[in-house]
Amino acid sequence: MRDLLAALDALRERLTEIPQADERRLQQLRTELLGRKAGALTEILKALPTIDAETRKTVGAAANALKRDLEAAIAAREGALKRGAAQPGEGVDLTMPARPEWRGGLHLVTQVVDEICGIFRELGFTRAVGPEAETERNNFYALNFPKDHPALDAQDSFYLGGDVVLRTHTSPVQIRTLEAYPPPVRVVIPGRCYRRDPFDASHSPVFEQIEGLAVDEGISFVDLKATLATFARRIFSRETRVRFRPSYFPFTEPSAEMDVECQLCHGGGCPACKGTGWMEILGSGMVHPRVLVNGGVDPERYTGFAWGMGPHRIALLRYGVPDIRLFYEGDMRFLTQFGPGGQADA
Ligand code: 2NL
Repeated sequence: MRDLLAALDALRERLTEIPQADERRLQQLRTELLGRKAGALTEILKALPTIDAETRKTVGAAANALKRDLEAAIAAREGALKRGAAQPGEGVDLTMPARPEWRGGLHLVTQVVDEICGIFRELGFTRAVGPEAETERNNFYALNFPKDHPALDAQDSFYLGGDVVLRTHTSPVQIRTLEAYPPPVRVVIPGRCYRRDPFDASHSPVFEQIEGLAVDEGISFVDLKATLATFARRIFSRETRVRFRPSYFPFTEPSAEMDVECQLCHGGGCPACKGTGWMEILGSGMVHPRVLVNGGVDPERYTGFAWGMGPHRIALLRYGVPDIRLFYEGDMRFLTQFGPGGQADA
């Protein structure tokens, strides 16, 4: 009886062959396992009469259960083959190359920041950085902001407690630079800045700024215009026209805003430039003598110019990005258009 039960167990193992069988193999298995003449199960059943009545019951029940299971498995496989279901591993092309790994890439704004700093590097400017948490003195007073300027209000800036504020521009790094190095000084300062602004299509409370500063003997407004016009023609195109309009900043006098010809309509007037043919890209001016003094520089001997701009805005104008929130959302469908991504880059 033990032999018969062992034989039944061995037969039961073969159930696993059924779901993988193709049509021909399934026919073979049906004959081999359940065939009336020489099927394995039939052979076992044939031996039943030779054993005693008590064990015959046990073995018989086990044999019948196995028969049902084999029949059910064969019927199920038959159905599956009829429906054209794939076998495990079937339909998988094992020679297909693996998907490439996702490669990281630089964010569009980072690429633009690097490109801008690269242009100024060729014009003799060093890249400098400084802390994002600043004193009120470095962020405002040293830059000639009056005590009652609205930017000093907690409504407009993020205060970390006491007189420490998240810098609202990168200008404090320029103050630090003037204090640390005697002129001549030529620096570009990219970095993250913070203002209490809404988060909408054209504002973000966190943004990137690039400021620049040149201080030396004999620097004039001509140097400012030539440097910034050269920059505009490098970052946009050689033929790009620029214009300067008078403006006001507490830390420069005189001050000017620089426009470039609209990169979409090239001066004709379109919705992007509100019909003017021009787009504002930066603010600039001659460093106010009081700011030079605050930075430890003698304004009788030295003059300088400075400017500030938003790389988001430059990227937006160059690539026609409709909403700055796209720069912050990390949506791969947007980001991979400007550099390596994952499968899209394969
Ligand atoms: C803008 C205008 C500007 C500066 C930034 C500056 C810094 C020092 C002294 C003088 Cl330490 N000026 N920076 C000057 C003019 C304009 O930014 O529209 N930024 C987005």
